[in-house]
Amino acid sequence: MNQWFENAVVYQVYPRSFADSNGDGVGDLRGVIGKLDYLHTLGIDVLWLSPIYTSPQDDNGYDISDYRDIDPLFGTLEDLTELTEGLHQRGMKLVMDLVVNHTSDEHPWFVQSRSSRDNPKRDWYWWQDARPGFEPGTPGAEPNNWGSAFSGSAWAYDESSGQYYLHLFSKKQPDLNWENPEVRTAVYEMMNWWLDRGVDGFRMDVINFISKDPLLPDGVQHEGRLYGDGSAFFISGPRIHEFLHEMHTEVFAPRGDRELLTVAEMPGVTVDDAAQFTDPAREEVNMVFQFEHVSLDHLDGDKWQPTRLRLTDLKRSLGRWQAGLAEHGWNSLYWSNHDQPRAVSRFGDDGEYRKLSAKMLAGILHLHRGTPYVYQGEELGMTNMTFAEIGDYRDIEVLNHHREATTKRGLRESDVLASLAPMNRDNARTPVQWSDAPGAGFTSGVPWIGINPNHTTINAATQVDDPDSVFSFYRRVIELRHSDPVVASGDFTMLLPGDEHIYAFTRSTPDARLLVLGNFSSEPQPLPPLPGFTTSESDAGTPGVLVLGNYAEEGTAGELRPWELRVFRSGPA
Ligand code: TEU
Repeated sequence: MNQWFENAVVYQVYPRSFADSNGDGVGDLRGVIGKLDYLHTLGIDVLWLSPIYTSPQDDNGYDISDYRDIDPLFGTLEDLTELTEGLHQRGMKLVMDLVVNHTSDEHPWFVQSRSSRDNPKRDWYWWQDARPGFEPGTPGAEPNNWGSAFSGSAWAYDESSGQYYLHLFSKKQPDLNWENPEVRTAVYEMMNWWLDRGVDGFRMDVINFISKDPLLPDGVQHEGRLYGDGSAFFISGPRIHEFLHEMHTEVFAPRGDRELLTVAEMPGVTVDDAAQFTDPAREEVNMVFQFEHVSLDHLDGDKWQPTRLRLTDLKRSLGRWQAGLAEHGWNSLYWSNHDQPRAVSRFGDDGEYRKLSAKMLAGILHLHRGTPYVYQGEELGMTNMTFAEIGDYRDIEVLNHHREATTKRGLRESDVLASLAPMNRDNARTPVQWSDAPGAGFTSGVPWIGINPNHTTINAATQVDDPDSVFSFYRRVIELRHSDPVVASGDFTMLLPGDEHIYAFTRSTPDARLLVLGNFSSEPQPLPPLPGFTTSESDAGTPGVLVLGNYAEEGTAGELRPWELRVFRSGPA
């Protein structure tokens, strides 16, 4: 059975950095409304909007203090309605970010919860006594050894009640206790309220962290780390399938034929788990964001120890996910988002071959089996940013890590700064480059974070009408998914798994086949014989007609030029 999202393409807007309509330096909803025709021209089907709810902005909106209102920084509920309608009029859908593993510490639920030990909402969060034998609030007295994703312990001490609360992210993001049925009901009610207002689904933030081992045991203590790793006790925990199925029953099942989207962000999810989460028969979610391919260039799982990515590892990983979800389930496909470096800087070449490699990456990703995601600016080939000093960064993850590394760990400032550069999240959060104007067409004011100086050459204004631009290439790739059923539904077969430079695969249905070839290097690469194909055009095993490529001039048959993409098609059109 084909599901509607199989030939859809999703575009992620990180509103703070997308378009600023009122000159306060921060992007907003009216800014997004002003770009609807741009998104329509690109051809995307769904817009995923990162959080715009009321928030103290400790983690740029991933800390929500009111789930049913818009932060004045971004606009009003009326603006959101106008955005939803503008999308619907153009045949696009709106997917909201759902952040319910945690709230802000300023959410009324938490304010009540922390007010006293016997408050009815006390149990809505994870409150624990100090470790037995320790004086509450003293070093080592935390209930367990877990570290938070944003440095420091995952526990914060609340002096007035003498207990600790759990926060897997910042201190201002206390974790909700999903064991409590009242919490779950409150979340489902809120989700239903948004669906009633016309939104078309949710991207669910760290949703596989919501079921924790209620015993909260100490995690393994890896060498050289300040805190224990509790992930075994909260990643895809004991009740996660039950909770997601319950959510489906309470929120999505009653919506009948409405075409809604549920995408579950799941750090640490395994292929086998993902096949279960996304098996339509189990009624949990449509697809998951997995993290394996964006962790291969982290040494020992530490993003601050970046290491060279081997193409063979990337292919082995993505190939495993393609195979693992071939029978049951569905993949989401992404190179980048607001937490990851820019795709062309990480997987391609953001220097001499920026345009060619950005196009090649688009072709390779979008022609896998799954639903592709484009992160704002990726369609322009935007690159990582150079941040000269710590004061140029804005992300809480970077700032906390820097403080911990230079103080508690005593590392040298210059070493820490160098280690931040490749993987920091602010790389992806510099404003979208609309034009070569001083504010990059993003703002008329002072931007909340630096604008990449390369906006004078890399920007939408020069690309939208240029048939040779990265933008136009994304349009073509998106159009190919819409027009050719083999892209949405074909089987995936990886070729040349051991080749260090060439990414090669086929997609096939009973009557058509695509052959996709990409050179992941700045050198020409001879094309080894492909099983099942001959290179001579007159033979029966011919690759077929070239339907997509990133070079204007024809190349030679047995070789791929630097960062070249070639896509051949055989079978009836
Ligand atoms: O991210 C969850 C997550 O695990 C990462 O991608 C996170 O950025 C990483 O641990 C940092 O190294 C989601 C959101 O996408 C992210 O922006 C939020 O900060 C986070 O949850 C907390 O809500």
